[in-house]
Amino acid sequence: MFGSLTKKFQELSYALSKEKVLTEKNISDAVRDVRLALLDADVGYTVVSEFIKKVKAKAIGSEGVKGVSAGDQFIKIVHEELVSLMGSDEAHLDVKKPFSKILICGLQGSGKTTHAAKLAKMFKEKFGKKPLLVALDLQRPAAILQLETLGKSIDVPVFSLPNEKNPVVVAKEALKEIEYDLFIFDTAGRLHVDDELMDELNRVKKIVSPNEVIFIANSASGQDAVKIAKEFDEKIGITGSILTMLDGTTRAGAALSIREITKKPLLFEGVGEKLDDFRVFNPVSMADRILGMGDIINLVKKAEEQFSEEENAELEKKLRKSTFTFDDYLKQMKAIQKMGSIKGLLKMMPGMPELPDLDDSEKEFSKIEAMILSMTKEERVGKAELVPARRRRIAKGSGTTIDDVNRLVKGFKELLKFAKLLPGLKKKFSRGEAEGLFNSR
Ligand SMILES: Nc1nc2c(ncn2[C@@H]2O[C@H](COP(=O)(O)OP(=O)(O)OP(=O)(O)O)[C@@H](O)[C@H]2O)c(=O)[nH]1
Ligand SMILES: [Mg+2]
Repeated sequence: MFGSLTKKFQELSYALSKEKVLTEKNISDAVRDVRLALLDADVGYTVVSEFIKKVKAKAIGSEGVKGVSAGDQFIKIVHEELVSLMGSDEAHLDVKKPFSKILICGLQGSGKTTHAAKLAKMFKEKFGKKPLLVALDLQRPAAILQLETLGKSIDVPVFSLPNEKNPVVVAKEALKEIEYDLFIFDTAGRLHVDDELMDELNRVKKIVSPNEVIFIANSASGQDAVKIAKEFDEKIGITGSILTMLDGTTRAGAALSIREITKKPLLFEGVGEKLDDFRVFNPVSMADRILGMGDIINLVKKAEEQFSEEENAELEKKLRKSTFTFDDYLKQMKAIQKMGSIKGLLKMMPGMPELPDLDDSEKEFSKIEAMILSMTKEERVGKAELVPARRRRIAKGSGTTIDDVNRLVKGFKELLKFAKLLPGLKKKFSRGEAEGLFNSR
């Protein structure tokens, strides 16, 4: 369905799979590729710019996940943003009431008549509705016959007045058929949006007072479909869109931009001429298909859940083996800091004892982080001595004092000693003790 776009995302994921972490440089390369891929797939320029901005911010702010390549992590971010671009959740039609009305509109040949019938079939079979198809296309001679043939094939009656030239009159008469509970109005299309068509639709709309006005978007027409959707929305007021012709070779751009531009949900997708070639539009499943990588997304989600547990076990092992570095120290602190939010929750529970002040430990943490980040790589992994001149330099670089740096180094050495002294580290290095350790400095 989205052949070339999917292929480009796969290439991108492959290129990034060699990178361990997301960096400014690889993010900006990846983002440039995403931009080109989307523009090439005919997604509108403004939609692409907005999308790219969000992906970039999220990628830069994201933390590495163990066992997940930078590529997979990046693809997951793109996936999340695609889902949000297409509306996040499945939309629902407002047709529960006993006398519901759907007005179908769109340009010529976009699939209006076919999709009016698809909707009738779905509501009849899946929701036990009693639909009536109403033929309001009085422009094309064979239009009524086409709807009648489709209606017959699904055993849904079609209302028409063959000699009437005014669709408003036909609509009015159809609404007298009170034994039906769902009216689906198939209207005429034009090659282009023109005032006459919009006038006619507005007159019909006034009489029908529909629960839903559905724009039929031919996804094969790319950016045009988006422009037309916007015009229909501005002139008539649509409540949602159905993307048709998604089975053909399409550049998918329309699918991605229509919701963003109209702010109205994508309701269904038409994937063929047959009346069963129809399904509810699901943003997640659509994003999966566009990226062609449903498995990766699940993998990253799982890895993220396991991340802290596994990482803690790894840090423990390092501590026992004395290969624990300042980098690891920082990671451990981050894990403890994450627990801070749990502490915040606990605080709100009745009967909880007084907990140490969160703000102080957070301030302390940022200081430690700044100091460790001011060290050279060799210093961080214990390969270079922290001589007084270097300690002064680190204090300056991190906006702290030489005393702070001394305390950090001392605390770190104590931690290593502490680790060696205690064989059952897992039990002893509990949260409380770890916190005590860094509060005492
Ligand atoms: N491949 C494919 N063909 C479709 C789809 N929907 C409709 N068609 C075909 O596209 C052609 C036009 O569909 P119609 O339903 O007649 O379109 P329309 O908007 O009612 O056209 P007008 O009434 O002339 O404005 C028909 O041959 C349909 O069978 C779809 O999702 N996929
Ligand atoms: Mg038609």
